[in-house]
Amino acid sequence: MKNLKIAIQKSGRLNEKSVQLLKNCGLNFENYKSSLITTVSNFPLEILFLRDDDIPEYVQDGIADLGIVGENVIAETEAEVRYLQRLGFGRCSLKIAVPSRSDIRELSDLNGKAIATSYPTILQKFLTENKITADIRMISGSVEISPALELSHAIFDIVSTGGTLRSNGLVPFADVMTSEAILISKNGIDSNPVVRELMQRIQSVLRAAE
Ligand code: PRT
Ligand code: ZN
Repeated sequence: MKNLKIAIQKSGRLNEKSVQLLKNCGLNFENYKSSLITTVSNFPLEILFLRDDDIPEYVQDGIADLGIVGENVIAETEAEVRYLQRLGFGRCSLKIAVPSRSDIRELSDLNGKAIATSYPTILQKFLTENKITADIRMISGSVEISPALELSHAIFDIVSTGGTLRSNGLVPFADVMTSEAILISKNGIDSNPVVRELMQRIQSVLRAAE
């Protein structure tokens, strides 16, 4: 039987905690150096190191059987995957924020305004639910600078401490979603005995950390 594959972030905010979680489950492997795939020496599992944006679709399409990724990325890609376990790290919220001197006071004030974001799908859903028509400007990074450059009237981005908003003269305006890292699988794999064994180990690591 072929080894199962789990996709985790190659580098970035979720890499270290994803690796730590798997190591705490007793799995023996090397963290990402240059090889995008590594074999666990004492468990029938291979680890794929990917950009987080690619993980939901890799799991949906069965290229990886399991994945660890932020809920925000799953929502943005709209991949069809199963949530196996909330992992309690990588917590953040996704908020609309406006310049502190903005005249945007209530949601309806966003009508006709430009909102910069790297999460256009999640934002569009929220605007539609609230019957708002705004101009979504897709920016892949440093979204917080866009109002100061007069590229947008508001932003929609990830907030954790709020420090980045403050240092760019922005204030939170609307909470759209909260997120944490999630263990996902493709539909129907959770009855696999290797997945069950890994799930049990993960759950006991999480319980021990409570
Ligand atoms: O290279 P790759 O594509 O894999 O990584 P990435 O650059 O897209 O993502 P990365 O590593 O920055 O974040 C991975 C995941 O961590 C995100 O998808 C979220 O699920 C989660 N996460 C948790 C965060 C934050 N906290 C966070 N603070 N992701 C990003 N941020 C950014 C935020 O956008 C802001 O610009 O950090 C900045 C600082 O936030 P404050 O509020 O603490 O100042
Ligand atoms: Zn990414």
